[in-house]
Amino acid sequence: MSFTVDSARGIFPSTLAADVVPATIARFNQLSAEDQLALIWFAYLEMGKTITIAAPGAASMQFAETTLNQIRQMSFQEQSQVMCDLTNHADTPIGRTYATWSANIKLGFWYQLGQWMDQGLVAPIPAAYKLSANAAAVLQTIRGLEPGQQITVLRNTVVDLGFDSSKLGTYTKISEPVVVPAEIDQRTQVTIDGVDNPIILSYMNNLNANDFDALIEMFEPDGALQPPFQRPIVGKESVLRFFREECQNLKLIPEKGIAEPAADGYTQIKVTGKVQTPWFGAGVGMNMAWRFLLSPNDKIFFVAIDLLASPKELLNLAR
Ligand code: ECH
Ligand code: GLY
Repeated sequence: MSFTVDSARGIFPSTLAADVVPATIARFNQLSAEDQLALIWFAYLEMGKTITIAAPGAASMQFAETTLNQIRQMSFQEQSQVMCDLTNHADTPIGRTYATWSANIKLGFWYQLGQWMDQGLVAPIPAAYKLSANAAAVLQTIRGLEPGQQITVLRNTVVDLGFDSSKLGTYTKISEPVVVPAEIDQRTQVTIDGVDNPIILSYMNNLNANDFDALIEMFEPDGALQPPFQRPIVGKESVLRFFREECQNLKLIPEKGIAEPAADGYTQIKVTGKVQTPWFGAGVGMNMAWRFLLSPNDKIFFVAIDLLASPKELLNLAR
């Protein structure tokens, strides 16, 4: 037998991912739109006391600017309606525009609305808003998560808002311009305790340098990448698009790993360590695992990126 993407997904099955993240999002999605918005607002305020979010660059904000200005000019009642419509995935012009944006543009859009809510320019969530019992329980769960899990819940709920992009038909995805890769002499070189495989080291170094053209050449033509809590993205073209749209300026800090032969001349490698997003920088280190399956040609056939259940999982390199 040879590996398929589906069978590759099962390598290193003892890896414990933070399933509390999708479980919490599923509970969140059961709440009313009013509760969802208020809950995010309260969670965001509380998180803001311990972790600092970086303001998005002006270049990325320009894509949402027309919509943001449109909203800014509305009455409070209309603004609240827009936010509820987005939360209800309603089919509205703004809901459709939102659906075309990359994750970072969506996050930047809400970041700006949050600033304006603070400044009294956009309808606030009333300070006295009383969450339903279920919403209060979801907020309580979020309070108990690690920071890396908290920001993943926030990110993934924000990305899901708006009209369902799969119902848009053909459309052009709006994302930030691709940054220029770091100069060769400016690049950092990772080291990984237990792994000296050059493919794995180059994967980390190329991603850290935003060198997506070099990175994609390390994949098999039908290779796949599985982001946390998502289905695998299959094929070089789709994976490259994902790198360009969603993976700029990440910082991968792998720590330790294990490499061993798998069936049919493949090699399986698990690495654990931290990842930082440009939104929070060194303020939040997400505990992550990479599960690689390299082909006999030394190309990446599959890599899964998992957000780990706990820091203890950083030590788990068992099969
Ligand atoms: C307010 C109230 C009304 C409603 C809303 C509001 C605003 C909310 C805001 C939220 C902002 C949240 C943010 C979250 C950012 C999270 C970023 C994360 C990034 C994770 C990236 C990872 C990358 C992993 C990868 C690796 C690879 O090797 C391959 C690629 C890849 C309050 C107004 C909504 C403003 C900014 C979690 C893990 C390592 C898979 C990408
Ligand atoms: N959390 C996975 C991503 O950044 O798309």
